[in-house]
Amino acid sequence: MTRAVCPGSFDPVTNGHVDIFRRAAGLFDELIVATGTNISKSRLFDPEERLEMLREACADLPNVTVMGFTGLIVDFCKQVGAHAVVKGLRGGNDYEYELPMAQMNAHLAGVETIFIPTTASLGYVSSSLVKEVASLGGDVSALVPPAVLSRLTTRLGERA
Ligand code: COD
Repeated sequence: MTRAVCPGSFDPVTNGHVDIFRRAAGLFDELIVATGTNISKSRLFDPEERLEMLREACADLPNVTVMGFTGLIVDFCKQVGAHAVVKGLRGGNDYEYELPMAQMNAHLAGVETIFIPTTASLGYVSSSLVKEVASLGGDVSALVPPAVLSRLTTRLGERA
């Protein structure tokens, strides 16, 4: 049984993330999508809301489980019996950001990181840009799962 963890803030999950989940799910017997907190980012949705959106977005992926985690990702991997972490790469900036984390996770616990290159048509999509565009009235319906679009509209309306 091969089991991997795909971690992220997913605030909110985008079609770019879901594309990575779908492709990673084809490489492992089981994929755990794990939402954690990036302490350097401010958040729009709380952990429970992010879990709900992820569960709806992954509903058609039978070997994908969605969980929350706190603390180190390597400790979570140990807890769930996963030996690999999967990350999506959009370009050089992602690589510069992800490489030291991959090396740290290998150093801390021997957890390997598998990088999956973004699908070209989704390479510009990020949670931050989606939030910015939506907050200024732009159409992000092609960039996020339906479960996210409705919550995004509601949340931004509450904050307006
Ligand atoms: N196409 C492909 N991949 C994408 C796209 C896209 N359009 N958009 C985003 N991605 C990838 C990102 O490159 C990233 O790999 C992943 O999706 C998640 O992205 P985000 O932005 O939701 O998540 P991050 O980067 O904020 O999440 C960071 C973590 C929470 C995973 C990280 O901070 C972490 O592991 N924290 C736990 C504490 C820990 O262990 N720290 C030490 C790490 S060495």
